[in-house]
Amino acid sequence: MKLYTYAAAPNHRRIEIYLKEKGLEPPFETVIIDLFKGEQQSPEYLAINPIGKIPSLVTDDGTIIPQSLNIVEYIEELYPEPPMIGATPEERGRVKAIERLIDGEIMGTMGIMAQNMMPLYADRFDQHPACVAYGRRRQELALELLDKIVGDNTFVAGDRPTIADATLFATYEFAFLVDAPLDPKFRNLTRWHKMFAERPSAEGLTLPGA
Ligand SMILES: N[C@@H](CCC(=O)N[C@@H](CS)C(=O)NCC(=O)O)C(=O)O
Repeated sequence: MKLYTYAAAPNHRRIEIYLKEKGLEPPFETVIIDLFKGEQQSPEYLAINPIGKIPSLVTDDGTIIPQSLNIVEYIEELYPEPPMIGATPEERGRVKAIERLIDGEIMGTMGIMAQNMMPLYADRFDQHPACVAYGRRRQELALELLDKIVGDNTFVAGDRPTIADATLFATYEFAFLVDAPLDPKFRNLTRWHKMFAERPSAEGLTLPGA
């Protein structure tokens, strides 16, 4: 299998953190798509993923699986132990609901903010400060909810690590790019973040300015 990806990107990092928490060596070969060189728009990569985003997994039979959660779910099917999305259908439903909340309302809105404020995107998008403010507000509302969900849990979705931890930690590795650090007023999340940052799975990202 081949994973088309770029190391310094949150949607790559969540797969990397997930694999390390699972204790699984990457079951794929990595092909670098350099986002800063625009390689995601090359005809070769667009033939794999016409939307021009990483990561995409190409399985041994040639099946193309785009999107990080789809890739994680595929790997979970191949290597079910230890379960990282939940051990029962109900648990999987609950973990995925939390992970989708993080992905859509926090990581996703950071993407909207990045597209509206980073010079990297200025050629592709009209950039509007109001969209940045909108992203911040969506995050605020989601973080209020997520802080309650985490409560006294050790991990985001309970007493063991799941894909929800991987997605949330990866999100905050890149939050500095859009000046959206985790507000300490979210005390449960702040406690979780401090704990998770000490785990071996959290090591490995080197970003200029991080
Ligand atoms: N929902 C997708 C999001 C993929 C995504 O937004 N990837 C970013 C990197 S983190 C990307 O490829 N950006 C390049 C671009 O927009 O040109 C996933 O979970 O994989």
